[in-house]
Amino acid sequence: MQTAHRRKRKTGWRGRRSVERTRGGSAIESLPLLVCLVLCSQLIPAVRTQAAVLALYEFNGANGNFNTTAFDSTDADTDTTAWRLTQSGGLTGGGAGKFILSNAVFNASNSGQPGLNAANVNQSSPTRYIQFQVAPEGGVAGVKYESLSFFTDTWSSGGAHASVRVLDGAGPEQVLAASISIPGGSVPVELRTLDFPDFTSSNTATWRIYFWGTSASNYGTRFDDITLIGTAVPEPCSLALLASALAAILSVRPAFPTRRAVRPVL
Ligand SMILES: [Ca+2]
Ligand SMILES: [Ca+2]
Repeated sequence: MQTAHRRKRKTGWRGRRSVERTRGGSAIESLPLLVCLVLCSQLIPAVRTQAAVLALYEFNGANGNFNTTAFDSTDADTDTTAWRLTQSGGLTGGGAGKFILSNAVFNASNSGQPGLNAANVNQSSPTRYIQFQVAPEGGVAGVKYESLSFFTDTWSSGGAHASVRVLDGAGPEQVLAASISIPGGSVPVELRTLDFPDFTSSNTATWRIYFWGTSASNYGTRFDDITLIGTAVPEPCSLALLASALAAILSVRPAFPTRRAVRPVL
């Protein structure tokens, strides 16, 4: 009887635990999934989902050499990296022989600040360009590129032309604008905005602005406040996290006894 009593008590305890586990099991078993969801919810807000300035070249430096901080992007975007602006080679400093001129030297400027002033662009077709690269940072799946704008003009009275092109990763080079009019003569720089069809890339994107068509090689063509607008695309909730959560659930299940009918103790 004593043995039967103990067995009955034990059986009864197991029965209650089985019921408790059955009632609370769904919450316990869902814990890894909840942890996964919380982790994902922490990751996603870290990436902005609004359009931002991804690159901004203001050329606010006294030094006319390309490879200086005056050619760095001054954007504050943390979801992407924009590298120093460079040239294809062959460009020279326009006007006073410098790549960067003050607002007063070049002309009364709508940009209001010093800007890039490049010469030796009197070719009849686009062969010389300035370029910069942009890439997503960690935690960002890609970047949706939306528009590009810049101030421009040229000392050449007949004006000049610019073409905007982009390489998605290794390329090929895609033409976003075949020919943009650059105002010429003693005129203030004018803002040009290229609202191209949005596209998304997870690669390093190389942006090129070709310019050509001045009437003399020593006539400077000016650019200022080159501004690239786009939106960071966050990483989707990691499938690996979901998989590990599922694996954790499955590994917990065998620990629970299979519910059996409680045999009455006589
Ligand atoms: Ca500037
Ligand atoms: Ca657009």
